[in-house]
Amino acid sequence: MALLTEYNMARSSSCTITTDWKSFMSIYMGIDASTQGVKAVLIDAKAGDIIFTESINFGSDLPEYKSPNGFIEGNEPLVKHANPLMWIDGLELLMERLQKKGAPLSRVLALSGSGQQHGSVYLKSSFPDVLRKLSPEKKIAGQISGTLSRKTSPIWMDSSTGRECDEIKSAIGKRLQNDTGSPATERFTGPQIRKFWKNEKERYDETAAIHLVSSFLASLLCGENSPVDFGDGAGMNLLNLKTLKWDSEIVEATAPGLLRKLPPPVASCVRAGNLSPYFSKYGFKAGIPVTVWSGDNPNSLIGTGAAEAGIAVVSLGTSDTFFAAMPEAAVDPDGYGHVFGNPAGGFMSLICFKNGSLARENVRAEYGLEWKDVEDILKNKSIPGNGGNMMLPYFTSEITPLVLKPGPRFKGKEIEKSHPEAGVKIRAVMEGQALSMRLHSQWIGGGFSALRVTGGASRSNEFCRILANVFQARIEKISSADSAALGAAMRAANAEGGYSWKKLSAAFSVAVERINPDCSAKDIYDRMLSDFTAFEK
Ligand code: XUL
Repeated sequence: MALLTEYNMARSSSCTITTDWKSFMSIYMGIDASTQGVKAVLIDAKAGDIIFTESINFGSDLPEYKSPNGFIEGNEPLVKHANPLMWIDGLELLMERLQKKGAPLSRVLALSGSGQQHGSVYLKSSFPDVLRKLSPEKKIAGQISGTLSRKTSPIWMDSSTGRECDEIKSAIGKRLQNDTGSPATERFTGPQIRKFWKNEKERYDETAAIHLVSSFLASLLCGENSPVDFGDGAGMNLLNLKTLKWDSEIVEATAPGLLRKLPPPVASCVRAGNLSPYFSKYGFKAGIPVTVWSGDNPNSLIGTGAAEAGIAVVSLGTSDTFFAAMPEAAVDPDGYGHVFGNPAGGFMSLICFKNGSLARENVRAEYGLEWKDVEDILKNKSIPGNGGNMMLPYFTSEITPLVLKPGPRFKGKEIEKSHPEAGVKIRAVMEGQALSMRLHSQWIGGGFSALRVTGGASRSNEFCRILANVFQARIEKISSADSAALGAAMRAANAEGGYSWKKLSAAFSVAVERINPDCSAKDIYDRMLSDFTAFEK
């Protein structure tokens, strides 16, 4: 029996609307370069419509890179790298498809993008020159491959830099978290760069520029080195959030000589450059503005319409993330949460839970269930609070909270049995995830009136109901599944078209479905939260 996975549930089909593009006046494009593939969303900012979407998947569309899940499969479980040439081929394939399907690329007024956060690309001094002289006769990947000083890029899934984190921590102390918004974190770019410097000094010395995925792809579009925006730059353990400049002491302690290899940090509304003539072959007008790219989470904050404090976003994917706008940068005393720049100004919090769909899929597969069965079980065959049965749902190592020895832990009469009823175990995973989100988001302060949910599991009304009851907040589902690409298009429309955030979110980030909390569940989950907190400790 083929199981319907969360990924399949979330997969957005491309939309090709045949129409008279002349009536669309104000077209902006957003590109999302995520772990699994590249997506584009074209919006008409004036009409408030999404007019075209398209996507490619690295695994199925570029099998030659042998990265079915977006990274190179290797023997070292903590190491996760990707080939940056795959990202470039993915971007070009996407543009080719858009052109073939008749997307109005010649009418795009400005574009921006989103990149998976923390990943880094290492380039020699020849990079800008090669970029300037790109020949439209050939693909970009082949032309720039010789300018890479490191053939592969560590991505956010890499957690092999524990030692480097300890070294940076002992060199800088508590100031690291207070000033960069995050403690030394394995997947963050600074510790990753330090590992490269320690292990491959020669190639580090050959490196003239280190880009994030976001600024690297923006550089290709502009034909010159792009700056890094505050949103994504804050995910490096190098940006001082008080000065919004690279922190020279931290940068130098991370890797000697690093400061001159980093692109300048800028606000997320800054123009990175103008579209390189190379892209005219896909039908774009050369010279249109390219707004600096940002990370996928900062872009999603915009795309989900949560740029103002009071609404949190729960993105339920491979990993789950919980994020919300913050006017002032506060730090998580437990050291799990992060602070990034909010593209609309101020800051945003982000908490990443690695056991997202993995844990949910694990129990679903254990009982051989389809998602509709899971819905039925949660609705009709289990009860809020789960009769005291509880699970710490860490099937793989976890970053929030830090769990290095994976394996779920159980508490409760029924669940401690080797094979409890499906309902008990499924509810225990979902309630465990929701309680962990509530527990680890307390440092953000201020209650949330609503949680906006996106990603595969957001289709599960019953999981949404658990979230509503655990947080005692309204759950809102939004219409677009592509919140990062949409957020990037909205940023281009804001920066270059002068469209206000208010107008853009009212048009594009509308709640299409709401689930209200059941106030009779408040006491159950308040009590359960304190049990869960003790259990986790
Ligand atoms: C955030 C994080 C992930 C990636 C996924 O810190 O590591 O959400 O951005 O692309």
